[in-house]
Amino acid sequence: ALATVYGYPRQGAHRELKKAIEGYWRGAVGADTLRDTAAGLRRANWEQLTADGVDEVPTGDFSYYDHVLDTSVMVGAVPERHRAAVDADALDGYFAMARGTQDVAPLEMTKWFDTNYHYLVPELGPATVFSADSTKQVAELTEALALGLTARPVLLGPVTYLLLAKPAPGAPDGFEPLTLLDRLLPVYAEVLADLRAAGAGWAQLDEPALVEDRTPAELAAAARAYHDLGGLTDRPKLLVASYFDRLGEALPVLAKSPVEGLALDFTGPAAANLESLASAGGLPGKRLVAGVVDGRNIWINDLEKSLATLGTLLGLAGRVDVAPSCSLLHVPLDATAEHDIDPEIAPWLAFARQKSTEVATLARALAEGTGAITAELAVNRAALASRAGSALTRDPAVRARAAAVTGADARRSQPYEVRTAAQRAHLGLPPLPTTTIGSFPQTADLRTARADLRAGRIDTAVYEERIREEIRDVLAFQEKAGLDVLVHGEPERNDMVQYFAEQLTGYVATRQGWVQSYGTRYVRPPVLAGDISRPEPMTVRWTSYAQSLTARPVKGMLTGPVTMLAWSFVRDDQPLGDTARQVALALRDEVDDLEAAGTSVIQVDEPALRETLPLRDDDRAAYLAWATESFRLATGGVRPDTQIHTHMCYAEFGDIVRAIDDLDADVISLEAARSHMRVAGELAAEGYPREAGPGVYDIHSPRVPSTAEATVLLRKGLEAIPAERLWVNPDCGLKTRGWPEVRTSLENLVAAAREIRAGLPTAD
Ligand code: THG
Ligand code: ZN
Repeated sequence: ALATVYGYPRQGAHRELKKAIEGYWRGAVGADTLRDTAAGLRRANWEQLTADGVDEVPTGDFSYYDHVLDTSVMVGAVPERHRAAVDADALDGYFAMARGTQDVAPLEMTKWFDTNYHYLVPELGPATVFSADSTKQVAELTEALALGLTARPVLLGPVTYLLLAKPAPGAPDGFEPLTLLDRLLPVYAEVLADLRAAGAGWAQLDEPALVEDRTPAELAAAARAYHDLGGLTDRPKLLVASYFDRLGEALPVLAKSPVEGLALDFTGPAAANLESLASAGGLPGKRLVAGVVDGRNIWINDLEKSLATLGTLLGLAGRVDVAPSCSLLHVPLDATAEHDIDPEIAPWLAFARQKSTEVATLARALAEGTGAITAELAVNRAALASRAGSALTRDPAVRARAAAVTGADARRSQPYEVRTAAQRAHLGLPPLPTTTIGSFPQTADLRTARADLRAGRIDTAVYEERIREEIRDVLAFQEKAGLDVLVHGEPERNDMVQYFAEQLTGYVATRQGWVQSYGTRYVRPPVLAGDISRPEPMTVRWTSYAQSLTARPVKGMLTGPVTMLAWSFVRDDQPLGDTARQVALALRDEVDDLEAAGTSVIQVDEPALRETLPLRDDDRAAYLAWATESFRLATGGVRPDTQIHTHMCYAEFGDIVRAIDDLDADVISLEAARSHMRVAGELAAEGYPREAGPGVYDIHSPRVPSTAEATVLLRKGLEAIPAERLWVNPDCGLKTRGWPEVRTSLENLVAAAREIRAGLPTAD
């Protein structure tokens, strides 16, 4: 048995890749230096994997921005509007597709399945002409082979690529990118031939879209794709990989195809693959790569349990290799870099490096017998026992409070219709009220102040005065710009999850645990290690300070329980719903304290509500039940005239409008600018009865929207949402943007709102 992985963190131990790319964008780093940095990082990863015992390393998983965008380049799917930039300079054209320029909009960005990674959505239409460009794949394979390694190129499979795509602008209504399969397969054939010529023995085609519920037509397309690719003669052996859930009805489709191997996930809900595999008669004569180590959480593997699974699988396939369940892109690089972590918890954690070692250990046990890993098993058993028996993981007071929750706790005292009238009277806002999502630019100066505080170069008093100064500036700007509901700007927060995690008991923060979120942006997901409680108020001081500076309402800003879970590494030793309830109760205390301190508008963000929706329909109702209940539990304790907002971004929300309604929030702001307000129509189509602010300013691009552009979007919004329920806001928080863009964009946004207001019939 061999040990292998499907992908590895791209950024480097000190986020060298982020620094090089952002330097290139600023003009401070040359293209050659960027390329050298990238090649050095790839080489370091392959050498590390090899040193840790991985036998077959992945290639092609590296990316300057996103591997779905890389696939669009590989198949020549460059939208018309980016063609000139790509022809002028491939690298700059690539970044233009990712980020846009002042003249052209970027590709849309959305969540990669149920992870916190984002990809750039391919735009395909009947006019799309695919053409093969294997340069990147061949170059990276050649680099690894030159190091004397066994390497396996990893490509996004053609079926998933098409299923992730959107109709290009101008495509006829109802156009389905999957109808382009027959045009796309010859391009994959060409790339596979190039990879074989470059020395690939195997190539991996990732088809995670096949773990979602698929129609018979889609399954037939998958069958045709792998029948055709399998039938090629000039190609490497093919390993079709799936992960994040069970394959279900797609399993027999792939098992019967002429490909030489399947890689399957056997963790979490995907453990059902084991039974499906047995009832499909196994994979006789094929290679099975068994994903038995959870590739997207950070707990050590239960090696004995994995060995038992692998033992069963040995009887079901021609050959069994060992891997993490998915690319290690979704976990941080190295747990041993966490020097400050609680020594009791440290042995419970496995990041990418430790997971590579785990798969190597398991593969060794398969090849040589468990006697070869006696020492590893002893260490593993001791760490698992330490976690199971630790006082950190059980707080009797938290458990008692969670057990005593009643239905009434998760319900506001009045229905929305009554509350909205009370809030109107209380807040006195104009029609189409303007607001922002919460954060303002996190300047280098603020980040330096935070680093200085951490390093002891400044004391708390100096740091807090710096924060107050920033809040004064942010408030002054908003008043001058004419915004209606103000925010304090969150200068004191590093990240909307981490900031709260640092203040809640039971959470553990990492120092170096960076995980790519999109492009050069990274997050450090904290670890939900134990029972959660809130020792003292977390945000009240800053919100109250901001409110003391203005007569307009200042929104309190919190992160909701579902998002706190989604953007953390969650416990795997109790149901997610139990963890969510503990977090919700801690947040409820904060919401109640904000209200008591005079905050009339409180936003509880749930951008991740859609992202963690289970991939299979069968699992969704149970998830939505605990997810919506935890939100209502966090917000259910406030007065009718206190307005609860929520915010969501980066996903398609059309299929969870009912669940959004079930949150019983008063106002929702949603990401919408890149998709031209599509979500407003989706809310209307589902009869969504509450107030909503579909975003009119795409904050993921440095472009400044003009007043005219924002006005067009608002008029589009008004076609779906009546003026008395429409809010005006950007797509998302402004922390990644620079002040000059933010100033102009928000001034334009207010001007657009005023223009529309002026044209409204006056109330009688
Ligand atoms: N926090 C977390 N996850 C997220 C978001 C978030 N997922 C979705 C969305 N927001 C992703 N967006 C961002 C936006 C900005 C940054 C990261 C993800 C970002 N990161 C800094 C960087 O890479 O330079 C580091 C931030 C820090 O110092 O902690 O700017 O908001 N959890
Ligand atoms: Zn957002």
